[in-house]
Amino acid sequence: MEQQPYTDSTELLADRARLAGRLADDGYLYLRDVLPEAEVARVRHQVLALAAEAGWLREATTTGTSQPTGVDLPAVDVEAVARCPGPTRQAVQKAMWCLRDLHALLHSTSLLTVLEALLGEPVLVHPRKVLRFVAPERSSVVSGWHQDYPGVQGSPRTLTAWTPLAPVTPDTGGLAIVPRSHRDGVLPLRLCAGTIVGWETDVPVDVVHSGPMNPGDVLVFTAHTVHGGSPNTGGLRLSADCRYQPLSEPVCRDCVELDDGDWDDVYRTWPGQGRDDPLAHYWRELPLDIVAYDPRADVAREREAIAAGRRHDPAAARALQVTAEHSADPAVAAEAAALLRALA
Ligand SMILES: O=C(O)CCC(=O)C(=O)O
Repeated sequence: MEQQPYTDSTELLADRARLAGRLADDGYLYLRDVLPEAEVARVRHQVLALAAEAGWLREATTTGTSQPTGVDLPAVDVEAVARCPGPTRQAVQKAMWCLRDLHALLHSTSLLTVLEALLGEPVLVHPRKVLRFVAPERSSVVSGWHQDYPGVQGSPRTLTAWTPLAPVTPDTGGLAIVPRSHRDGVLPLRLCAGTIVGWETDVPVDVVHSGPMNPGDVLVFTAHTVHGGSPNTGGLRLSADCRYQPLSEPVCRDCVELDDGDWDDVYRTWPGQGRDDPLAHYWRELPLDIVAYDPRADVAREREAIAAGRRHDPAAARALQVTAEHSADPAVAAEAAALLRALA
């Protein structure tokens, strides 16, 4: 697999047609200095404060790592994160994700201007943003090569923006993109025990675009572009991502509603409890065509994982674990758990 640097499309920002043309050709855009650095830094400091409060960071004075760009990033206490009980870890990550400034950052005018230019019409910013606090300990489990569309559904014209909140270095790894991989629609998957979901896109990956990124830089890519998080063998990787789609096209309910609580619980953590905040429930005022999540592909994958488990295929281990934890069918979940135990 050949690693090449991202193609820098920053100079095309002034030329909407060429920018859209580059996205249509390559399936992604690497754009420098799109988000205001001070706003990115504010979110980073708030996330780090929550991490420090949870005891996840080493003393900055003794172990802080000075990044090439001059951002001082404390080192993660990998053992402390690993020792943290699951529910506490989830609560800390949820507190990070709730930060109002994180949500606001992903609505920045400078970013929305780019996305509106690319989509050529008013944009719906998906309410469900993603914050990724990736400690080096998780390097063995990566997101794996995947496309966003099967999970996001709704409009096939949806775009993802991925942005680092701290510098991405060769050690922390960033987001790797398979250029021009977006042209054949939804691609088949294969079982892969080393990825978060247990599957990855089943295509030969000969050339990958990746590289360092600075806070403020953004990668924009299509819902069909194959991409994946790179292994993190260095320090903390902090990033945020969000999906944007034409306002006039269908949006999947799961991109709007929360499955682990209620938006009011999120807003209660915002200044003034989010009352009169234009970012609270902003989509409720919009004329959205909200559609249900189509679970058929998930069900087919669960069936495949079970069949592979019955053949004692070790590649099915993670997919069986995911099926055991998340299948809507209790009998399928129980069989997946039993097959997983037999594989161990
Ligand atoms: O940041 C990562 O590790 C993966 C991100 C990703 O896959 C995405 O934004 O769709």
